[in-house]
Amino acid sequence: MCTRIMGILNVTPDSFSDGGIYPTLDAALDRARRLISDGADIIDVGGESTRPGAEPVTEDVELRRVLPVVEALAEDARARVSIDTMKPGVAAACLSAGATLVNDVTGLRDPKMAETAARFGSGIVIMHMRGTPATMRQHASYTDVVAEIKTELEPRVNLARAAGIQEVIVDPGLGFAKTPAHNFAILRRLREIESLGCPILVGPSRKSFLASLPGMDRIEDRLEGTLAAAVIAALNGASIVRVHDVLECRKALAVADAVRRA
Ligand code: HH2
Repeated sequence: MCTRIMGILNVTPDSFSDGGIYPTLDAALDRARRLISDGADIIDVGGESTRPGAEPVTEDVELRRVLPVVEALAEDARARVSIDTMKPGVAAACLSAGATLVNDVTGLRDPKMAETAARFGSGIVIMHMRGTPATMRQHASYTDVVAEIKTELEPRVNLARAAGIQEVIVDPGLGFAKTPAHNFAILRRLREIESLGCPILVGPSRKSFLASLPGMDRIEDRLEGTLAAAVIAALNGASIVRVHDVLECRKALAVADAVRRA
C-alpha cells in the first residue's frame, strides 16, 4: 500500500509559502511537470489563498488563474487534477475541463458544491474548518478536538453520499481554526477519524503550527517538520498527504509505507 501524494500548485499572488512564484501559464505548467516527475499522484490547483487574513477573490479572477492550468494539465493526463476551490462555479468549469477531484476547504458549506461534484462524477475532499480564513482563528476552541471534528464532518459526508458522490475523502484541516496543540493532537489521534469510513487526506506542508517548535520560524525551515508530520499521518492512517515538497515527501513516505507493510 502506497500513501498517495497531492502536490500543491498555487497560482495565486498571495499564498503563504508559494504565492506569486508561478505568474505565467508556462511557469505553472513547468512546476506541475516537476511535481509529477517528483512523484505526485494528484496535482491540486488553487487560485485563492486560504491563509489567515487572505483577501477573497471573485469567481472570474479565480477562474482566470486556474482554468488554463487545469485544461493543460488534464490534457497531459500523467497525474490526476484536483481543483482547490470553495466555489461551485469554479469547480464546474474545472471539472468540465478535465479535473476529477474537488478539494473544498469549506467542506461542502455551499450545497451546490455536492450537486456539482455529483453531476460530473468527480470525487470530493471535505475539509474541516470553522469560520472563514479571515475569522477562523477566533474559532479554535474545542473540548475534544478530534471528536468535534468527526461530529462536524459526519453530516457533510452524509450530504456528499446522498448527492451520489462515490469518492468521498475527509481532511481534518490542519491549521484551519486549530492551535498548534490541536494540530499535534489530530496527527496523534488521526485513526479515530477512520470511523467516518472515508480515506483521510492531511495537509501539514510548511504550516505555521510547525513554527511553535524550535528552528522552524521561517517557512523555508519547515521541510523536515513537514516530512515528520507526513510520516506520522501516514502511519496513523492517512491515504493522501498534500505537500509542496513532493520528492522529499516521496522518500520519507517510502519509509513509512515499508514500515506499514513489514
Ligand atoms: N491547506 C491549504 C489549502 N488547501 N486543502 C486541504 N484539503 N487540506 C489542507 O490542509 C489545505 C488545503 C493551505 O495551504 P496552501 O495551499 O499552501 O496555502 P494557501 O491557502 O495560502 O494558498
